Amino acid sequence: KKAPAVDPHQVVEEIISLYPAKVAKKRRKHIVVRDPSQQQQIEANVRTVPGIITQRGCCYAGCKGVVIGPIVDMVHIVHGPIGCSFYAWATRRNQGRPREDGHYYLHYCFSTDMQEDDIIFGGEKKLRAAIEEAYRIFKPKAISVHATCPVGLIGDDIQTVAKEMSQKLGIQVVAFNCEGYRGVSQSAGHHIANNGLFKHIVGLDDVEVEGYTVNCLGEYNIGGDAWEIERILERCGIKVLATFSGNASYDELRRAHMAQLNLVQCHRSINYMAEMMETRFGIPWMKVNFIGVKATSKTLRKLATFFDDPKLTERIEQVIAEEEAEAERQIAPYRKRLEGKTAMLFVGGSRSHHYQDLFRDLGMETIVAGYEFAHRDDYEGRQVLPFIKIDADSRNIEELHVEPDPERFRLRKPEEILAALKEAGIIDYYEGMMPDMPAGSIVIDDISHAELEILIRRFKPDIVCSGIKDKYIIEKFGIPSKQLHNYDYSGPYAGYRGAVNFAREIDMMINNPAWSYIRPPWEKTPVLKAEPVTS
Ligand code: CFN
Ligand code: HCA
Repeated sequence: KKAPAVDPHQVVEEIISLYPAKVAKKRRKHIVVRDPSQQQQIEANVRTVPGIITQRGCCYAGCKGVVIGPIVDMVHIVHGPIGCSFYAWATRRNQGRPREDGHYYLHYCFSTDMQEDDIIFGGEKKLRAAIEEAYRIFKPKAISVHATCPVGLIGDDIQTVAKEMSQKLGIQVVAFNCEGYRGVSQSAGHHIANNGLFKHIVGLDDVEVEGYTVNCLGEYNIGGDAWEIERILERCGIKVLATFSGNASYDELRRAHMAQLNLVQCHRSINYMAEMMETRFGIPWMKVNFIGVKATSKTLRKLATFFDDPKLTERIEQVIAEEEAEAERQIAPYRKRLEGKTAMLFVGGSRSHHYQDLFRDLGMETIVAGYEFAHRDDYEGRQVLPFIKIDADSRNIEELHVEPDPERFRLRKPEEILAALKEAGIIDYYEGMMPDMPAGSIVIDDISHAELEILIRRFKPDIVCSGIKDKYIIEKFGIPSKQLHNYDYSGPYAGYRGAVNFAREIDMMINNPAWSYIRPPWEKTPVLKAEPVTS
């Protein structure tokens, strides 16, 4: 099946024509047809038009669900009605394993189960009791408390409760005011979680570490991704001190500041932590991508450049050669069946970009992509190197964002630095989704269901990667939908072995003859069509 030749500009007009004038004007700014000859801009991280049916989640989802929840040995208490807690109970598929001390609470669901009485008379008493009860039963190393919408509305002071209970019990109790309505999406929750982690936990324990050490930031071990990344780095001789926060342990986070470098996989959810650790502890960070065979190798080579040790570089090249050959051998048969197929990607705040590399490994092209809640820099990229470290003797230039040690390195003016970097062939890069997308492809922010339907009808993609909210709408069109949030309960997809898993599954989906037998319900029976009221 050949994808139809369609004019992307015409499709954008069709999408826009769905809406009343005011909404159309807003949505137009969220849709870009790629033109590589221009530095294009896109509107992002603004309030969703009410009623439009977005895929976005809330602040609480970003804080408790995404960043804090995956810490395996803390008890995470949700202060709010039980529904919020149930929603975030093991639905995100962040994997973990108990450490030797046995503390492990990932599959529990702790909630104050707020009732009408608590809304009227206040829920602080109930929260105190819940913290005490959780402590008495589990004796965890630390406890987190997460506020849902009603808590902010009635004004329960969870920060004070956390402080009091911390003193009473002698363990850290950290409260997060991540009421669902804050901000415009999950993104606000990421920020609140980063701040809380940094303020209360990261940097508490100084320990001796040896060898090459990194932290993996913005890696949540969905389907075991972090374990595959760790396996590869270990083979190279690089130790992962802490992962933020897939399979994270409280103690590992406390000593994460001893690492030499922070690798940032999901920039959207954890850039705040990277910046704060750089400012306070002088730890440089670099954006990486472990999704895709070529992308993983590129990431490893960036690490080799950073550590700048010929022995390490040699070992990294050895690992790349072996792993690429094996992955390539296993992927080749699938690529034969996938070459030339097209994909659309609508997920979160980083995967819609990262998975384009993996599809490229399979010979597939991404024709439309967008994030749910990313910010402009995730689309447009930005110059990620405002400062660089300059080794005064050898004049080696390494990637670095802030001067960590004025004794050893000196700062130069940004223009000088950029010129030097370009000369050295190290950057002129802008790392964002848009610069990586081909001419004529469409980038669309915070997509709605109606927009998605038009894109499917016009472009007839071979696969659409999305989440649970639209998976089955897509599949009713006879097009397979791969969930890139929970991997349809599979994985890992990161690293070399993950790429093989992904190739196998995408082949199984796309080349399954069942799709051709599907006729959507709206083609078989008459349907009611709703039109927006414009007057
Ligand atoms: S694991 Fe991450 S990679 S953290 Fe973020 S932006 Fe969500 S939960 Mo769903 S799958 Fe998704 Fe990203 Fe970063 Fe996950 S693309 S939406 S908030 N996300
Ligand atoms: C969240 C979590 C989520 C949802 C997935 C989906 C996840 O945002 O609350 O919509 O399919 O990855 O579990 O993004």
